[in-house]
Amino acid sequence: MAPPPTALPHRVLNVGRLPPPLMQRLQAAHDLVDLAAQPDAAAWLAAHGSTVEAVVTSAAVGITGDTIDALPNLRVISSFGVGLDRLDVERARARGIAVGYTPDVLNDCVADAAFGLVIDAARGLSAADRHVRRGDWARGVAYPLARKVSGAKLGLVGLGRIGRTIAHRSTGFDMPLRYHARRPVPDVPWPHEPSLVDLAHWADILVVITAGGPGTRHLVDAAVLDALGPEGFIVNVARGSVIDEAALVRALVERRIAGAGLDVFEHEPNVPAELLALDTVVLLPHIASATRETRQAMADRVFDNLDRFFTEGRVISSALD
Ligand code: NAP
Ligand code: 8YV
Repeated sequence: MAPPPTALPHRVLNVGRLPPPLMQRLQAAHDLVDLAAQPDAAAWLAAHGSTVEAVVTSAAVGITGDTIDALPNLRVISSFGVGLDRLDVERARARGIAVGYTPDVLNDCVADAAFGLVIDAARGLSAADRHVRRGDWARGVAYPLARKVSGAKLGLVGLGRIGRTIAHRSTGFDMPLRYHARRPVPDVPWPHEPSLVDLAHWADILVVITAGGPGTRHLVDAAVLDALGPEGFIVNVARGSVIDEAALVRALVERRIAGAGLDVFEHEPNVPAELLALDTVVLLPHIASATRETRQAMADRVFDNLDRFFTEGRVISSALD
């Protein structure tokens, strides 16, 4: 006897960069097409765009309004990551397309990485490691004294999901904390600072964890860096665009701030050459969420957002709420 008819698989288009195990899982469950594997992406979209019901992507790649427009029957986008700066959310909203993403499951790891950068930049751990490897310790060269982290004044630029997790970490280091955001956050014990320049002036260490995109572009500019001053450190785990990178490079080279810990850059994967030469800067290749546990949880949420949409008509974690 013939098996009972099953629902046709949904055509899902990948336009981002996703972990291979997630691609395999999507492939097993859906009619998955990888746009990057097509010889001519524009020609594929013109010929087959109308067959696409769902898009998967990653925060680093997102999806443009033009690509959304090339998919007239698109119903849902599921993105790997929490940043929406490269995803045209408003175009999706206007078309009634659901948008899923992966908030909260990465809070711990991004906060851990932020704290790693705080400690590394202030205590000079990576630079001290290079000192040992160069043989300087063995030759009797003294390593310079560093900045104490416990008790230092921590200024948070952004107090959202990840910012709050960083704030909780700071209590273990007895750090007085203030934050800047457009609005005060209710029910938190930390003072809101309406002026970012004033926050930088007060802080010993500034950690940037706002959303990216045009609303925060170059929020941290030369004036903020000068307010932080020659004893101050800055850490960025948000987006490179939030800091005026040219101003940051000048401030570091001219020692108008003491040091920096950076996971994100304005033109990734390009890092300004001046920074590569500075021992006062810790450089990471955008890995704040990159642990096996968290990337698995993010991959599961990408899959489950789609699954829930196809079964119940709404994603688990909506970026449109
Ligand atoms: P969230 O909960 O939406 O928090 C965003 C924070 O940014 C809020 O406190 C918000 O407060 C603040 N903000 C937004 N626009 C602002 C402005 N113009 N001026 C001042 N503050 C502003 O987001 P989240 O989950 O914490 O994630 C934050 C960002 O981290 C993501 O958007 C992503 O870009 C980045 N991220 C990076 C990595 C990495 O691997 N390095 C990993 C995950 C996330 P108000 O709205 O009150 O201003
Ligand atoms: C990932 C991120 O590196 O969630 C974000 O916004 O920047 C990181 O978690 C990114 O999602 C990979 O595309």
